[in-house]
Amino acid sequence: MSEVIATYMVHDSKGNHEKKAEGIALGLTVGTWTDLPLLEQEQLKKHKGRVLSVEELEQRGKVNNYFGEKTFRSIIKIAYPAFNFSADLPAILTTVFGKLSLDGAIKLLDLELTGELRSSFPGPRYGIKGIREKLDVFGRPLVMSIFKGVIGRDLSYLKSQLSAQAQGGVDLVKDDEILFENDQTPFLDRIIQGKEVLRQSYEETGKRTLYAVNLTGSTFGLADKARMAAEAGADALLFNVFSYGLDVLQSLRELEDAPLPIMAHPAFSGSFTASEFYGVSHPLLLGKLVRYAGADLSLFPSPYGNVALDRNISIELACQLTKEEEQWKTAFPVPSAGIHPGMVPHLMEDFGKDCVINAGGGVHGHPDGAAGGGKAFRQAVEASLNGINLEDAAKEHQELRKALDLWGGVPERL
Ligand code: 1AE
Repeated sequence: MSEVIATYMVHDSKGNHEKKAEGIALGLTVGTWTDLPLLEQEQLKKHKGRVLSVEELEQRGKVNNYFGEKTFRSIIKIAYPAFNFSADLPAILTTVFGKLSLDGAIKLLDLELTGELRSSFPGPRYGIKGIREKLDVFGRPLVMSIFKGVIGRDLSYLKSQLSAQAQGGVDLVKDDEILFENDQTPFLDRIIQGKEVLRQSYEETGKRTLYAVNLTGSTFGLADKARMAAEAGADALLFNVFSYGLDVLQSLRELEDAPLPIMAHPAFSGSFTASEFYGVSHPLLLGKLVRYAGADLSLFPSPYGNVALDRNISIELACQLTKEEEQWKTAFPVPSAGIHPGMVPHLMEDFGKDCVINAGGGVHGHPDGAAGGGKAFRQAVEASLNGINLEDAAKEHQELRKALDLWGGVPERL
């Protein structure tokens, strides 16, 4: 029998979390089960949630201060039978954390799907291996840059920015997530003209660069727009999954006539993940569920940039994307936000070779422009792969030297 096993962290002033867990297991499944006639009780038994464990955690002064009273804490695991819901994320999330997400200090830490249910989620179409094959780049982290300052600019500006980024040797370029449909740089023109720029760059340098175009607009129009993108020869889609919903990501992944790699952007996810006591954990939302729903790459704040995420949490998040699972391909972790070349050694230590190092300001703000910025990142990656510290590498590479002078070297770990 398939089940979904949900792990929650609970904080409240009452304690007795065994009783609370039983209440959740009942309330989110057969509801008033205990009050029903015996015959019905038998029939409903197989639908009832099962409390698997209740682990009391020690009290913490900081937490008591935050809530202004003595606060009991525990980790609760409950198994929900798959008979109760259809095999899709909206049904699962509504069951395990629908009304419950509104009911006090409770955080959904993890979901585990067992049995047949797992086959209802496609996972990445290409995954790490497939993206590497498209680029013909193996054995090192990929480098991605982001269009910046293109709102209000026309296609010729966009093309020159794309060309400079590609000249810097980055593997991927993505639209800024805040670039929507507009008259100056329309979606289809970005794809068609961007493709031509990258073709020319490939001819000159022999280096392939892929461009992820931002798929935007109302939900009902997305599938047709993705098909148009595929037909026009797009390399990949960028998708603001948390503004739309995970199931929309899954629907895009399942389009057989638009088989494009999908890059999941974390915009809006902070509203679900930021609190220590409420919402959903980062590794579950930006790691496991994004992978199950079908993203090939998942962006998230790195531990070092200007929107830093706790290091252990971001490593766990990346692990959810890359750990081997029979059912699903692995997806690229993309630590992002405020990244500069000096951070590369830490990023490679934390996320290994199978990650994408992603930067906007850290590429475009380079004294030699985006081409210099891209080169500095590639030089930092090369040095770290060879165990050379950045200061030594910068003696040989002027782009890296300029980046370190501007933004500093390897930052202190907090
Ligand atoms: C967490 C997403 C990062 C992102 O999409 C973005 O645009 C970052 O820009 P920079 O690198 O901080 O300039």
